[in-house]
Amino acid sequence: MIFKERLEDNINKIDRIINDYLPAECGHQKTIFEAMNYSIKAGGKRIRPLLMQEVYRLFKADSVIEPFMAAIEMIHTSSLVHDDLPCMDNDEYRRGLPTTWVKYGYDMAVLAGDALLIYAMETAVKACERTERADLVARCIKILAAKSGIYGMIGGQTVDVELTECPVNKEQLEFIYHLKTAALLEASAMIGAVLGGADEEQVKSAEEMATNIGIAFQIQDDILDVLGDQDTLGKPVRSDEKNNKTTYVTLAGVEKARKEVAERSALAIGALQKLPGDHTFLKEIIEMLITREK
Ligand code: GRG
Repeated sequence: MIFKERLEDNINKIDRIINDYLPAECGHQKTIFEAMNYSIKAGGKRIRPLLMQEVYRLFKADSVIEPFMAAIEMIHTSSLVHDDLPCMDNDEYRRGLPTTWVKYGYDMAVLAGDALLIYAMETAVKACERTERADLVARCIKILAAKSGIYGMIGGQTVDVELTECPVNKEQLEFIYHLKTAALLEASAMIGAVLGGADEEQVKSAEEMATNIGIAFQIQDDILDVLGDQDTLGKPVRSDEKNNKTTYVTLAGVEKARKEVAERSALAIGALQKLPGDHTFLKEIIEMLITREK
């Protein structure tokens, strides 16, 4: 199967897996269910569950990973819902649709972000129903929480918010990108490896691969914010400029940013090569991320 078809086939399967874990929209609190499902069903590239699934597949071919795939997309979506709020980026358009706060109100959007975050944990634990290795599930829950929390994504977003409108140097910017963006990709790759039964060196290589994918991914996001268009991206462009944010592009220019994306991607492929199994599809995914237009 050619790469594009294989990717599309995988994304469709991932969408079905995520949908299986979403709450039914009934009961007194159905507004929160609707707001959660709205933001998830709006789509997205599903890069995090894809990465998790493909690292898992290097080791195993069963479905134990599925609750974690749904969980990582819930956490990622919760961060987008909060990131779009008026108190953060104040964006009105995401994944080609009005953002959750525009559609459901500020109050419900805060709750929907909170709900997705905690429901992700409820979902991930369901992996215990599919395996006798509760020890591995527990380790993966720890990774999921740590990479999402104060030493991961929320920590990175904190520094990002605090330094908005301030001069930021390369070291600070890399800290922000590592935590705000790469941490969830690290969680995806590490959980795929741990649940697949990887040894410690292999878990480290999976993490190293994802750190580099994540930083490259964020720099490409900066490039697209300047050079992309709203229809393709499904979200407003020039958001960084509007919010007076220093990005890799404002710091180093587009050409240097492109070079850094290519270098980080090569480092990611180097780390991938330390893992067992057939790397073809994962390598193609990493290469696609460098040239993505959305
Ligand atoms: C509620 C858990 C929680 C966190 C709040 C707001 C916040 C803290 C963190 C924001 C983190 C953030 C938005 C980082 C940017 C990462 C990034 C490049 C997102 C875009 O990801 P894509 O392109 O989006 O994969 P799609 O829509 O394709 O899924």
